[in-house]
Amino acid sequence: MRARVALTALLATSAAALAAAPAAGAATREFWVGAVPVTWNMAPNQFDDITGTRYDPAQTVMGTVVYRRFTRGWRHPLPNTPTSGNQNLIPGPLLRARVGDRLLVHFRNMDFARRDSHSMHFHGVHYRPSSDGAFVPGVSERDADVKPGQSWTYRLTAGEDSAGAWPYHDHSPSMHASIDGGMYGMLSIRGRREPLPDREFVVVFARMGAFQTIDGRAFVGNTPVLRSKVGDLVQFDVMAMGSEHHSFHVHGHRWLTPGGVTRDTQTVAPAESFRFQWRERDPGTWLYHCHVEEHMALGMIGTYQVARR
Ligand SMILES: [Cu+2]
Repeated sequence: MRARVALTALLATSAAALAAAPAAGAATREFWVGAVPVTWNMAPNQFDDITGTRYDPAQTVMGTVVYRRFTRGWRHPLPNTPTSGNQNLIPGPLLRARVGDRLLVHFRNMDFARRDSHSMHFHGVHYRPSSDGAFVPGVSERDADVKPGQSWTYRLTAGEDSAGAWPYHDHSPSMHASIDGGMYGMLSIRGRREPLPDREFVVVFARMGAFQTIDGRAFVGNTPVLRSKVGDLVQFDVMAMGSEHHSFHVHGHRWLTPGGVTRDTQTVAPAESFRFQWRERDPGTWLYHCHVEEHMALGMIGTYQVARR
């Protein structure tokens, strides 16, 4: 009898979870994103400050295409991640929403340099095939093959199972070159009653050319300087793109996984992502980096600076 009551309760819970999200508090969030050609320098100071190695611009500068945030109607470009302290352009805009929200991502391909097709493909959210953005020969529609000058609106819903940090990336016929060039970004979906953190850092590990980059930059002095102060609720959104596994590590801190395990290092495979939070209490300048030694040596390392209140 007890088991039956439990089963009934479980089924009721599942049915509620499967039902459409209640409208209370839910919002429709619109984003305007462009694929834009840029000249990108992976190490603007031309220097590895740890080993003292100098690099020539011929080694660190390349033409590429990135996702860029725009105002409504793609009128004016905006910073991609205004609150995180990260650089612009790589990764693409941090798209924030809450469980229950609808997301309309208006995408325009402005790649008049290479004139490649591009798209946006999102992990972690609900959508119809016409918002998948992944090219399937003979099957997919314009969502997966947005030509230069064309646009597409991706219609997404953040379900109960969408809370977390998730990748999005190009999945058009040009996806391999485009991802190598930095065409990726993150969705940040918080739970219905979850507060916004004071600081949210987007950390993307990916090889670019001969370097191992964080948010498209290599070596301390070029990679994002993540800044917070004692007392802040700090959130890291971490993912990897490309073809290699990485090992995310922060010095002087630990975090709890959803399963309650204490960690200071977490492996992350291509397109895997995770997030964690802590209430900051340890002032100082700390390192964060990939713990694959070869990757650190090729630039996958940066600083996290915590100010006293
Ligand atoms: Cu690595």
